[in-house]
Amino acid sequence: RALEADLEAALPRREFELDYQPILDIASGDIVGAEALMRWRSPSRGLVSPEDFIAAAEETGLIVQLGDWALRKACSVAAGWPRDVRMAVNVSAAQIKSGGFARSVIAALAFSGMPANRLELEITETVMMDESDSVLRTLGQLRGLGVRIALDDFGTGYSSLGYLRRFPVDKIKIDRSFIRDLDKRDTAAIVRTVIGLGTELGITVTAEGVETEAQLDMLRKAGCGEAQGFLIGVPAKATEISRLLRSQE
Ligand code: G
Ligand code: G
Ligand code: MN
Ligand code: NA
Repeated sequence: RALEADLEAALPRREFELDYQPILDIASGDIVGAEALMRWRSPSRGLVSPEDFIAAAEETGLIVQLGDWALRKACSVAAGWPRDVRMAVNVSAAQIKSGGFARSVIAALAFSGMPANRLELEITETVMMDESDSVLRTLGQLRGLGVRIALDDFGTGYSSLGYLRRFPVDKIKIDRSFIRDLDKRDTAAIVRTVIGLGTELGITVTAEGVETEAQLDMLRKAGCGEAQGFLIGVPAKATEISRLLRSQE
C-alpha cells in the first residue's frame, strides 16, 4: 500500500505518538521545557520517523489534522506535568496557511487548560517563505495571546537573517549541524555570533543536538541560554519526562 493511504488511515486508528525531548536552562541547570516529536507506530511499517512521513502528510493535507492532534495532545500532557515547563510543538507551513490555525491553537489551550505562555510553536523558514502577510498576522495574533514563537533549524535556511528581521520571534534554535562542528574554529565563531545576536535582540537562544560536555561547556561560556540534545536527554515518553521534572523539584 502507498504511504499516503496508510497515513490517512493511521489517525483514526490512533497510530501516532508523541515523544518529548527535555530542554535545559544552561545557567540554572533546570529543565525548563520539552519539544514534542511525533512518531508513527505503523502495524505494517514499524516505527516511522517524521522525516519519512511529515512530507507526505504535508502533500496530502493530512498534516492539518495531524498537527491539530499533536497540539492538543502536547498541551494536555504539559498541563499534567509537575512543573510549569514550556511545551514546544513543531508547526508546518501548511498548518498556518490552512486558515483557522490561530483558532485551533486557542482551542488546544482551552481544551487542555495549559496557559498560553507555556506553549512555544517551532516554525521553520518554509513557514515564512510566502503569503508572509497572512502568516505574519497569524503569528502576531498568537503572540498577542502570549504564545511564544521559535525559529527552528536556524542558520540552515536561505535567508535566516531576513526572516528574523521581518518576523518577530521569541527564540532562535541553532540547528544541530552547527553544534556538531563546534570544535571547528569557524563554526564556533558563527555560533558565538548567533548567541550574541540573540542577546542583542533580547531573545532566547537554544542550541540543538548537544551531545558532549565539551559542547555544553563552550555554549555556557558563550552565554547560550538553553541546550537540547542527547547529552541532556533523548526524546522520551511523557511519564519519563514527568518523573525527570519531579526529581528536579
Ligand atoms: O525526532 P526526529 O528526529 O524524528 O524529528 C525530525 C523532525 O521532524 C523534527 O526536527 C521536526 O522538524 C519534525 N517533526 C517532528 N514532530 C513534528 C510535528 O509534530 N509536526 C511537524 N510539522 N514536524 C515534526
Ligand atoms: O525539530 P527538529 O528537526 O530540530 O527535531 C529535532 C530532531 O533532532 C529530532 O529528530 C531528534 O530526535 C533529533 N535529535 C535530538 N537531539 C539530538 C542529538 O543530540 N543529536 C542528533 N544527532 N540528533 C538529535
Ligand atoms: Mn523542532
Ligand atoms: Na531543529
